[in-house]
Amino acid sequence: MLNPTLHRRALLGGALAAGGGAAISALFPQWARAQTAHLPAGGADALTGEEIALSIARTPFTLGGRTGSATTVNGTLPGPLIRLREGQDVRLSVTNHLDVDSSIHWHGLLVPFQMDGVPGVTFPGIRPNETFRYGFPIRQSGTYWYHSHSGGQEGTGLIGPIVIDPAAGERVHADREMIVMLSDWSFMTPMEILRKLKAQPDYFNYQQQAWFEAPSGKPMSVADKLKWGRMRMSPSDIADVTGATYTYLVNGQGPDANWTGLFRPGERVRLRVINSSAMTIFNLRIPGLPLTVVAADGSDVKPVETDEIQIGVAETYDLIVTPDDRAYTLFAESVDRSGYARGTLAPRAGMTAPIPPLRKPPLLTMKDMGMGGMAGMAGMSGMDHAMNHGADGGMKMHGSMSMRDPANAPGVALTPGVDMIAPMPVDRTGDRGLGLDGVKHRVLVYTDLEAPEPRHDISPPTREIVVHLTGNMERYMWSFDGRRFSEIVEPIRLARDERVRFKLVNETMMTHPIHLHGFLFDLVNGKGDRLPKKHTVNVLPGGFVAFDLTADEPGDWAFHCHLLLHMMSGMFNVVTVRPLDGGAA
Ligand SMILES: [Cu+2]
Repeated sequence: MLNPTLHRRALLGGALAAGGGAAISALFPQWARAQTAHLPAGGADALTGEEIALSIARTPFTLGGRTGSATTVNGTLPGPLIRLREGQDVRLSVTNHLDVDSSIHWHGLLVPFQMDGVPGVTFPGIRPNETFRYGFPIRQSGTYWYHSHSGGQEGTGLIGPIVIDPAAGERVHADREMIVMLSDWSFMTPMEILRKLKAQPDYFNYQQQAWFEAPSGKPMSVADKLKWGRMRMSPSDIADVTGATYTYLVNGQGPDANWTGLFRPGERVRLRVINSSAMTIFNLRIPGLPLTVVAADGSDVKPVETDEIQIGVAETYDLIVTPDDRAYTLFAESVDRSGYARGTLAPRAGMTAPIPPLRKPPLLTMKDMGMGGMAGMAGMSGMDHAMNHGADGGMKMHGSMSMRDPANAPGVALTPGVDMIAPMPVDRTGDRGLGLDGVKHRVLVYTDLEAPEPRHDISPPTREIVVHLTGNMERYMWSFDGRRFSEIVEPIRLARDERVRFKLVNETMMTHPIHLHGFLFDLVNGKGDRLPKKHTVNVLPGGFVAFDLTADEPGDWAFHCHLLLHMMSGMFNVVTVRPLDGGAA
């Protein structure tokens, strides 16, 4: 089963850009350029070994004929590939050439907390013209990434891939591999975007009209619009930053630049897909190619074949594809369908395949409003009917069905930051992502993920911690349990080595990709002793997800929504595990 046949030097990428890419190649690290099958020693600029130097600076970034300023690592967007081996030690010297503080966080890596790179939580940050030396052993393998945890720098380009080769070789054979790093770029800074959303939450939602007209094609009546308004629900809940300002990128390149990965027909190609967006959940598919998922968030899973994957911000998936002698479009549609990232897989440079049309913006359902528990209940058909038409109907019919009844979420502070409490949230780990319910082909769901072998490190939790994901769309406030991080919340305290279950209950109508630093947790998805390990989990609107972990990583760990502007608006806390090593409390 273990088959260390992947010779990365020969297989990872090419030294020259394919068709038309030469003009831009200087701006990209080799791993991100178009690949070619004909040149050896591709990706030779990957950073490897025990000593790695990284330099953060402002660099001009050109897209669609317009030039802006990006925050880059070693001068490129995305940053250089860091390629390590399980079992090695690494020291990374990060020098900050910005005129503001910076930082790098190693997303998904198990590191001592002082090396985690979160200013204000694990270290002070890196001051201008200073160098911070990170150092840690590599205790895992798989596909990960890095990004800044300072200000909005992650949203201005400070992102890059990390690949760690397993000590015992890859479990699944591949002839070639490619990194597919998805991101979103705006010429507006994250701070400007946030200011606009605070002033007007649907600022970027140019699709609102289309949304109101879907799916019948008939405009919603004025009465219905007023009902939605009374419920204080905005259809812009689907994505609060959209293609109105974002260009969606594959490996730093816009849809027109068409990043192309070259293969030889019949090869098994491993795609290391990383969603390194600031704000964009993607639906990824490659029309004509089944996708075999072999790893999620860096950890191997039992191979499972599918046709489309909703990939939350900060998640990674490794996919095996076996393309024929033709071109394929790699198509990553934003969840609200306001735009797409696009690349091509092809046997020869210059080939393209049809680009699928954007599908209709999705409609929220009863489940997305936290009424999933009502499905199938007798006597509710009238309400179901009303809901399908987007009217309020039964929403005020019972006290318990209220959209803001504190009894439905004890523990949530009903502050002005909470505009909704889901009346009956349900376990949605087996559900397709928002907007994919009606899709005809296969779609990956979390209950498809299973560890390849039984795990003996899984035991039942002794304590459950319920965390409510809360918000107020109108004020663009986001929080856990109704309290923003700036409001001096209590950290979540764990006793060292205790086994804990976290239950994340989404009280909002948006999907939140929630990330816990320092751990790979066990996603509770019904797979018994084969629970998959993850570092980030998409919590669907009106639903809940649970994960278990053993608190064996002492220290203070950031815990937050990975939508950058949700994190910056307050959906952030610290999980603190004591005692530290050496007995200190
Ligand atoms: Cu969020």
